[in-house]
Amino acid sequence: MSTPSPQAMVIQRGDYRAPSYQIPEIILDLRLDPENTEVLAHLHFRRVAASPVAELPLNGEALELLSLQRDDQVLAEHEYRLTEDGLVLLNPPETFVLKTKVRLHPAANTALSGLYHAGGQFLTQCEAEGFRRITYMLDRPDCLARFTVTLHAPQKHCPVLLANGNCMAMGREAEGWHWARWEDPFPKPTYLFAMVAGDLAVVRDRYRTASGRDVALEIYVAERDTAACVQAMDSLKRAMRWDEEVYGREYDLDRYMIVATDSFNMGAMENKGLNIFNAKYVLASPETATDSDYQGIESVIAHEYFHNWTGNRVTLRDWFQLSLKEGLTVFRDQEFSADQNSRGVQRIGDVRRLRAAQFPEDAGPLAHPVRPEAYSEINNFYTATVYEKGAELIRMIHTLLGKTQFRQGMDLYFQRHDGHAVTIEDFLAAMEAANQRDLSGFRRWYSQAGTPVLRASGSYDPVQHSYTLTLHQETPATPGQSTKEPVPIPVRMALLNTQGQRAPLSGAIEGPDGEAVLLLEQREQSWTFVNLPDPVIPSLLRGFSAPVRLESAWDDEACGFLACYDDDPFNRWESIQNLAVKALLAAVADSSVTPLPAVLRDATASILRDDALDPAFRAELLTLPSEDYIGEQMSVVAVEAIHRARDTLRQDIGARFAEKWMALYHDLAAPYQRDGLAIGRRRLRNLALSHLIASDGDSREAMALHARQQYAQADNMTDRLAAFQLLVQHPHHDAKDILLDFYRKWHGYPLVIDKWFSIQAATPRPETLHQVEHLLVHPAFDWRVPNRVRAVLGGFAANPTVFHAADGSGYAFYAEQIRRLDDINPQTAARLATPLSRWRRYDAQRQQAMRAALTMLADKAKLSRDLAEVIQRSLP
Ligand code: 0A1
Ligand code: ZN
Repeated sequence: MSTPSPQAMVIQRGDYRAPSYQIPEIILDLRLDPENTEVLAHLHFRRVAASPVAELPLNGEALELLSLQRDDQVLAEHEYRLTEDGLVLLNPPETFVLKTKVRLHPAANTALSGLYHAGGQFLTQCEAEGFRRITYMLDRPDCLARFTVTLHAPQKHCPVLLANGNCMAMGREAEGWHWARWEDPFPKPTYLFAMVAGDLAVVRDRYRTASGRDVALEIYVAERDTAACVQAMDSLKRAMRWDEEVYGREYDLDRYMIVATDSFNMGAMENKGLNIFNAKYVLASPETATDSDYQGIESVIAHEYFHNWTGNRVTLRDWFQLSLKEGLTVFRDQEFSADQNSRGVQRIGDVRRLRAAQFPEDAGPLAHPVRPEAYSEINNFYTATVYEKGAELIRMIHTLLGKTQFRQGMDLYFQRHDGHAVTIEDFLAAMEAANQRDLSGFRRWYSQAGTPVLRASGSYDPVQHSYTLTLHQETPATPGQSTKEPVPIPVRMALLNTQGQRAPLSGAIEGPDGEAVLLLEQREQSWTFVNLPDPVIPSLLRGFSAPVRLESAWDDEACGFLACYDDDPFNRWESIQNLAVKALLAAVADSSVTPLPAVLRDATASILRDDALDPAFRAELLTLPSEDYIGEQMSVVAVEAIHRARDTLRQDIGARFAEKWMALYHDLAAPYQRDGLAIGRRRLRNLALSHLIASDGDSREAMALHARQQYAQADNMTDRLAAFQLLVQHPHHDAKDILLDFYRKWHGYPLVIDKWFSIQAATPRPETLHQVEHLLVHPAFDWRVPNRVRAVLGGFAANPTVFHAADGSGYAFYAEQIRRLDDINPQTAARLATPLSRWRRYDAQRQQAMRAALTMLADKAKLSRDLAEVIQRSLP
């Protein structure tokens, strides 16, 4: 059978129709066997459409139908039809119970969607449309059912049997099997269903809610990982408290379960009361996890927990509303992390991620609005735009309304919609109604793709003692949207005088504590500030108050000034980044130009001198922009020149400030601790090491020795891995022994071995391609484990000079691997294919090679819908 063309199956937002039936109750019974699992389902149907329907289609995929009854009658042939994507009931009565029995093959389910068997465990993943791979059902988020689930499995292999809600009964049965029955009192859509069965150990804790209810907290992991759940459990309790304090939201079940697995396509999943997590976001010990792994756990644990209200209690009407839960929940987890750590550093990290993933997406062929208009495979829309840009839209609403008013809007949203499946429109309407505000212009942010460019210019009038600021906006065209309307852009700003102090804001707008929010609603607007005896420099878009590209007319001197004096941490970071980008672009254009001009050198010197600065923030300020980010600022990405210029700048900064880096390296050494200060110190110290080792001078060999020592003696993975990476990726260092040593030490720890794979794949050397070919046949490589595949292929695609090798070898190799992966795990294949979509950003030769790679994939036999859609949108 040939694959249907993806255009044939495009789903349009405007085509939404409410379901004609609801299924308020579903009773499932699963007999779990890796090869042949049987699922019995009783679905209680109730018609909600006013008049009878001739056809009632149920979703079903890869199911083997064993029996089919309505109430107690076997269905006759004229009463149903089996189709490619399910089962159609013909002329169904107003109410009935459908009883189905199907067979599945969990061990063969390498797509990891639906019910699968991996690593000796049975697991489910039902978002977005995995439930239809478990049984026939109305698999759509606006059908909420009460679930009762009975699991049967051999006690020996699966002593633990879990599903959503409360465990009501358990028992033994013949031949060493046992069973457990679970009931979830909260009606939920199918995508939030989950079950787990396996041989798992449990780490338990308790949490008392603000109203005094006790909740059992349980984290299920392999026996040998029980000691590695401290950060996950602690983050969970802090997240629960935070949601009570900041949003007044309590947990609602008696039990909150988390299960960790190595076999998972994404980060984690918020199934009601039974989250399933990629082990990467649960397990951590100082010896195996880096500081950034710890932070990842904190934010993903919080993210999934916050979904209990934003996603589960109030859920989605249809998948076009995905950002309703994801944008809002990312905003909530970002704010949680900001409250737990340094707000400024958190914001810099958030924006860095937005720019690394979402800005390029928004500027390429896969651009789509935060609320998309059409999709062929919804799994392709779990994107940086829906998540991260979606979060920025919520943040702008928060900025525009203010904290208290935003909370009032949230309260009203929960009050109106608890227990319902709703839309982004419902959310905005609640925000408006609670605050008597009109957000009609703001809606364009949800429907218009593309990153607006914000241009700022200003002038000081020494006669009038006034400053006039002009802002202009323009959004570039995106696929299917050639003309763009202006969007309301909140611009948080302050004025700084030449001594670096805040100047008062008076005139067009006044703000408390010398800060204001300008709202740019037109294409162009001006504001005049008065009573300014001296010239001022504006600090604009403080805290990155809108997801735009700011192009300001300030000269290097003004940027250098802001890099030293701006009291907004984000803007201070932004100013020095801008200086670095500008210097690098000049060096890219002309290799005889130094990438370390005086203004950047002086700003760097002043930060290096400032020992009073928070070390984490200081490390951010001193971290160079990535090669990808520099490439983003060019019309044609100059792959090699960017790499060279950045390396040279790193060397120059290393050499020029060698003494200071050395002092930092020695002074910041300390026994391992896990508080924010210690984390910042480690980061700064490892940055020092990277600059010293990069510098071409005599110290390089000595520093390689230091790095070897650090690798061997580190009491934590952050330091060990930093040294490991520097040594492995160093152009003049033979690190074979270290690679071997690392593997030997950590081969029993999959998450650590993922790092071993990805650092090798990301090494910027010509022989890396060959090396990666070897990695793919390494005994520890496994095509069925997404973390492992992402470590190698994701690491490779993030390696600019190798992936984008001018002869096209990187693309051809990469596409070949995607082709292979598509037969195993389409969702991960499609996601990994997206870097190839950016072909327009490269020179003619590379364009041709990237297109050839995409065309090769397009011609693949049995191309998945996931990958087909990505290719088709990439290759018009
Ligand atoms: N809702 C989850 C992410 C997720 C999405 C899709 C998945 O499978 C296709 C799995 C997880 C979250 O936002 O955390
Ligand atoms: Zn989410």
